[in-house]
Amino acid sequence: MLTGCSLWPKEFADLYRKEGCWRGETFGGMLRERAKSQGKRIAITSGERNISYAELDKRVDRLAAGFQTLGIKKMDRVVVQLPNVVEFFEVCFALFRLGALPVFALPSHRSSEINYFCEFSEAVAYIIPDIYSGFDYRALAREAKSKVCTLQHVIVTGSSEGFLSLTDLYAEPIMNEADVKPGDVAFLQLSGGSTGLSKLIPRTHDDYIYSLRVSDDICRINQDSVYLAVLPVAHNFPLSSPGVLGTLYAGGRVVLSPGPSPDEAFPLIEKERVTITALVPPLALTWLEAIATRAYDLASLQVLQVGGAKFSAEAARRIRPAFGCTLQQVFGMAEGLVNYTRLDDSEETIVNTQGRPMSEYDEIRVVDEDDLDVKPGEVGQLLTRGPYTIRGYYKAEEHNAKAFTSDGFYRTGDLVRVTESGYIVVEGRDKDQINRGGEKIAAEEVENHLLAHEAVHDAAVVSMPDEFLGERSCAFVIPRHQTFTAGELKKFLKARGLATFKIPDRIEFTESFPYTPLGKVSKKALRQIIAEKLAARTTTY
Ligand code: J2J
Repeated sequence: MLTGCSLWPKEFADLYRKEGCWRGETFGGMLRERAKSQGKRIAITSGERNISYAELDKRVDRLAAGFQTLGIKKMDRVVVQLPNVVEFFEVCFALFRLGALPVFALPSHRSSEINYFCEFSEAVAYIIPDIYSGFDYRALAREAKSKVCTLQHVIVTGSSEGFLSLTDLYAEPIMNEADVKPGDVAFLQLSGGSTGLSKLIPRTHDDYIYSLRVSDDICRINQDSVYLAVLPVAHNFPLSSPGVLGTLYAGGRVVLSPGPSPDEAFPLIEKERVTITALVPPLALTWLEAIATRAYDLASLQVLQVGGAKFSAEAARRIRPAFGCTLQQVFGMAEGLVNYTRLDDSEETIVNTQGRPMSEYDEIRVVDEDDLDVKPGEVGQLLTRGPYTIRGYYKAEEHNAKAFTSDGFYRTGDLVRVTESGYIVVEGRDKDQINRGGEKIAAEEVENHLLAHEAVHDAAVVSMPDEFLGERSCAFVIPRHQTFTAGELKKFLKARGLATFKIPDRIEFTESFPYTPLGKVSKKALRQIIAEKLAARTTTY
């Protein structure tokens, strides 16, 4: 077992097994089974390339052999930072088969995040594209390699420039299969983070596959389903709700979109007869705008999922008339719990709620600041526990004591209310995080970077309202003495290797911060200051 992980106590593990949630499957075994039962069917479509389940299975075996030759073995961590390409699947399943653990970085992460993921997970390898979306990932690899002593291999898809080429690793399959157990941790997923850096989330084969099976059932994914992967597949939503893995679990077909724009996605929906896809709210707005002016036939689309951030009821109401399909709101988290509106729910439920827990074994509590249950229908903090919700982050004992209750409920940091029919409405957040259209920013992480600037005396990062993204980030900065511009500060953050989406959209210089009666910086007051300032600017008299 991977050290640094607290999984479920025995009585819960026994229960989830007894109730048939955890059925003893592994990802490696799942692909093998699909290859046997429906080998000729297409698993993944990427551009003109169609890969069958049998072919995928074979290529995964060959890559696993190559990884093994490099010395990658059970429980080794491997940071995987790949976009929506076939290699993402081959790499992940090859690692799953060896019992090695992918650590899922997003394509938008830069050196600050990557160095930390490699270092913290003690990764032995880092797998990247050569260039993607105009960015050269080999530069990130060079830096990580020079800084992280555990990192032995950098593996590149495309032009490898002195690193290992992924293509060269596909070898003759070795028959001695690793002893991978369903209860083993399969990979480390990333948390959105609220205190400092992203935490790593250990997910087991058993618990994740359970979440795929239930998601497939709720979203009616089967062999005929065609899932279009628009969001970066390493993110938990397109990965598992039901996402690409749920689709492969059901024997359906995954179509990879090179990007999220309507001009890339709409022709693919028409050509590949896509039945379901998943978007974050700002993308859904872009698609809603675009559909009126594009002449593609999107009639195959049955379900349009929207999640990752709150989708406004006004926009939600426009989905069915515009796309002629069902909207499904998805409120989930990489730590586990996923809520879905059901496909046959009334339009009012679909438009006005963020769904209900997917599993009958999900336990939900809505509590006040003293952890006491609020009255039914009142807003409170959402706590949850269940067969696919983690019991602790990886190597984070101190943080776990705060992020989980003593009886194992995860403190989601979301403020919600539960309707009479058991549906959840997200009303806000009680965590120090900005949700920038689905991309999560831990305020403290950005503040620490700002504080590293010699001219910054203090910094506080908060959200500000934005019509398109829902929220953007605003940094309030108290300068030490000399004057410098917001532009300089943003450049400084970029040079420190911070992912672009985390660089504050706006910087407000100030002489002091408002404080709470307890002497803490009042982020609530700061949010109000910036919101009022923005409102004043947009008000016309
Ligand atoms: C409001 N807030 C939401 C929603 C997530 C499926 C879907 C999403 C994620 C995800 C995921 C929201 N309305 N519909 O992993 O499997 C905010 C909440 C939540 C946090 C989790 C999945 N859907 N959120 O977004 O780990 O604040 O997962 O706690 O990235 O996003 O973020 P993340």
